[in-house]
Amino acid sequence: MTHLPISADLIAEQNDKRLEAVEEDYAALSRKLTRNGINISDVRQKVSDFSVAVPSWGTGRGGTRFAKFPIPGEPTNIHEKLEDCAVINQLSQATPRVSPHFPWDKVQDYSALRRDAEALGLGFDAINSNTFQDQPGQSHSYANGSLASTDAATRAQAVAHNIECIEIGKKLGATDLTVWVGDGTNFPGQQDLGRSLDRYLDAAAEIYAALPDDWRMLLEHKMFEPAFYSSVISDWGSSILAAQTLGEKCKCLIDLGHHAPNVNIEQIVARLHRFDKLGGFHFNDSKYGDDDLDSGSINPHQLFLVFNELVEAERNPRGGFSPSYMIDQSHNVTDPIESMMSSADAIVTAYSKALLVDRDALHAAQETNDVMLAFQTLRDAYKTDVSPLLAAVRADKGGAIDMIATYRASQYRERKSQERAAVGLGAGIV
Ligand SMILES: [Mn+2]
Repeated sequence: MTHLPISADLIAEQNDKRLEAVEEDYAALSRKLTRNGINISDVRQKVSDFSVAVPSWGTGRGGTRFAKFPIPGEPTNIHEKLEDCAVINQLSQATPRVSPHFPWDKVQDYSALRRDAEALGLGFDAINSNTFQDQPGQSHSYANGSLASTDAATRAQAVAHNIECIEIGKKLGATDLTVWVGDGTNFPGQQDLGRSLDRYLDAAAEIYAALPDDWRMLLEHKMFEPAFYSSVISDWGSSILAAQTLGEKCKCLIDLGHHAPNVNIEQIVARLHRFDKLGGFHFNDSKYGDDDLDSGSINPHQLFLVFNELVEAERNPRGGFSPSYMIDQSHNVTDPIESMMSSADAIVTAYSKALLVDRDALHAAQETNDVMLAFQTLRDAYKTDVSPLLAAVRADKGGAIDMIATYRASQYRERKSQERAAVGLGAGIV
C-alpha cells in the first residue's frame, strides 16, 4: 500500500485546467512527427519507460564551501528525504529511485527503510560511499587521502567502509556501488603521482573482490576539488584504465561537471561505450568549473548531444548498455524539490529529442560525408518542442502537467516547515 505525499485529487484538479491545451499541442506534434516518418506512440513508450535517480542529499540546500542558506521545512533525516523524493517522483513520474549516501543516511534497520521507500513508491539506486570527510569517532583521518593514503591502516578503513556500503546496499536492493575519492594533492611534489595510483588500485581491488556477482563498481572521476593540484582519478583516462585493471564488473561514471571547460563529453560517452566501460552518469550543469548548477540550465544542447550518443549506444549495445543515471547538483538558491523536478524535465527532454533523430538519415549522411545534412539531421530533432509529449506522459502516469505550479498549489513545503525541525547553518556540502 503506497502513501504518496501529494493528494491525487489536487494533481487531477491542476491537470484538468491544462489538459485541453496539452492535447491540442500533442496532436500537432504527432502530425509533425508523422510527416517525418516517426510514430509518436513508439517515442511515448520509450519516454514513459525512462527514469533517472535522485540523490538523497539533493533534497537539502547543499550550499557552497562558503555558506549554506537553509529553508524552512528542509528534511533532517533519511525518512524525510525519502518523503521529498516521493514528491519529486509523484509529480515528475521520472525519478522512481533514490541514490543513498553513507554514512549520512545510516539507520538501524535497513529492511524497514526499504519498506518505507516502497510505501512511497520508491526503490534504491547506486550506493555512494564517503571517504572524503572524517566522521565522529573514526580511527584514522582522511586528511591525506583514503584509498590512496600512504597509511595502510587508513586505506584498510576506507576499504572496510566501502564493503559495509555493499552490505547495506544488498539489504536495500541496490546493485551498484559508486566510488568517488577526494584523494589528490595541492602541491607539486606532495605525492608521487605513480605510486599514489598504485595504492588506489590495490585498495580498490579489495573492494572489487567483495562485489556480489550481479553488482557493479562505478568509478567517478573528477578533475579537481577538493585537491587542486592533482587528483588520483582525475579524468576518464585514469578512470577507464583503473576500471580495466580492476575487472569486468568495474565501469566508469561520468559526472557532467567533472571535466575541464569545453571538453567534448559526448565523445567520452562514445569512447567508454566502445570499450564496454560506460556505467553511469551524474547530471548537472556548469558555467565555469563547478558541478553544482541545475541540469540543462546552462547548456541544454550539450545535454542533447550526450543523449544523442546514449541513444546511439542503446541501439548498438556492443557488450551491453545499462547505465545508471542520477541527478547530482547542489541547490543553493532554489527549493531543491523544484530544482530536481525541473532537472528531471531537462533530462527527459534531452532524451526525447535524441529519440527523434532520424538515425538512418544521419548514418547515410555520415557515410557519404554530407556534413551539412548530418548536422541538420541532429538540429531538426533538437529544435522540436517535445514538451506536450512529456506532459502527456506525466499526466498518463498520475503526474503533473505543470510540476512547479502543482507543487506550489499543494503547499507541501509550508506544511513541512510546520512539522520538521530546523536544519543547522553548518558548512555546506561541496
Ligand atoms: Mn557526482
